[in-house]
Amino acid sequence: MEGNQSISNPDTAAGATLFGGDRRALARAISRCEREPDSVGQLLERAYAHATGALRIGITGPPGSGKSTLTDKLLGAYRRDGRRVAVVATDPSSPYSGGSLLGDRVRMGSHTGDPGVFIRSMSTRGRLGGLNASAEMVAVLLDAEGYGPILFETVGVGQSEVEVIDRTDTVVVVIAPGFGDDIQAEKAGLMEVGDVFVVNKADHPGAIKAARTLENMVSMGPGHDWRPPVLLTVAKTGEGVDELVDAIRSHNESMAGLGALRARRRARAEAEISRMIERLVVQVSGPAIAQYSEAVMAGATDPWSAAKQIFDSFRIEDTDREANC
Ligand SMILES: Nc1nc2c(ncn2[C@@H]2O[C@H](COP(=O)(O)OP(=O)(O)OP(=O)(O)O)[C@@H](O)[C@H]2O)c(=O)[nH]1
Ligand SMILES: [Mg+2]
Repeated sequence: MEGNQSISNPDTAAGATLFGGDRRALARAISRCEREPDSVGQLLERAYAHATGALRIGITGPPGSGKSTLTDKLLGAYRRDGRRVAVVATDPSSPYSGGSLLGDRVRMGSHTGDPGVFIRSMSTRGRLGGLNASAEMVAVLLDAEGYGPILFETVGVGQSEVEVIDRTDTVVVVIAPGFGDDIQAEKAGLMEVGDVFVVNKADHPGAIKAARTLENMVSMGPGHDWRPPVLLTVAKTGEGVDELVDAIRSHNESMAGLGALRARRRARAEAEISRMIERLVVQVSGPAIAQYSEAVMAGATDPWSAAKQIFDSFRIEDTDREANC
């Protein structure tokens, strides 16, 4: 990718040190993906070239179930294994300055200063879909920078969170006992997305009952090749975390063996290409859309015909280009 070395914009400095372990360059690149996702094409080209397909783990579940505490312990376990680990924590309500992000930082505070750990919080507020696009970019950047696994912590309450889950290879659903466990998981649509279920806060009464309820629900689910296990953890003390690491590994190996991992990643690549096409089309056709919408308002045409005409004009341009080559 020689041409990229001569890009002259404020990110050249970041570009030069990116994928070489410079955390500030990485942080800047991530911010750019969040702020101006339409302007990072070349950056992504290079990131994809460096990426090795790092394992992505989604940690989701209702608010307060212990996701951050558990993520912190998982992080520790992978670090002890010599892996460089990244965490992307998304929060639907508190962008940047909010209370729970601050809380997350405190809960993962034991890893501050560890050069093998990268923690990033992203906001979802007001950016449905936008988050989705940048989450994929951020994962690729982290992968290219040598982090793996990449842990995505997200509150499992809405569509944008489920979309983030689509970006991962293994989804861990974390619930806590005592809040009507079946309703908790079912209402948020978490039963369908979980590859591994965790009843955290197993030091509280009711954890075993909650685990049984979940097991029943899992057994009533669709009979796939992988049957999601239900584990008990006490994230506060780290109890059960090694078993969780094992369950994630088993899921990954099983998925890989069945070809399902490849299928999941392929679906992800397809979705990403579609999204890029959408962005490009909207970018390129912006002026034409403005023009045609006036015509639609005046009753001179309709949205379908307008869209078709705009689309046909692309095809003509492409044919012209080919003819000129
Ligand atoms: N007793 C007990 N408390 C726990 C356990 N795990 C987490 N907690 C506590 O539960 C509270 C919420 O934990 P978090 O890790 O912030 O939960 P979360 O799911 O990340 O919360 P949100 O990100 O706000 O949805 C904190 O006060 C934790 O200390 C556990 O295993 N046992
Ligand atoms: Mg949290």
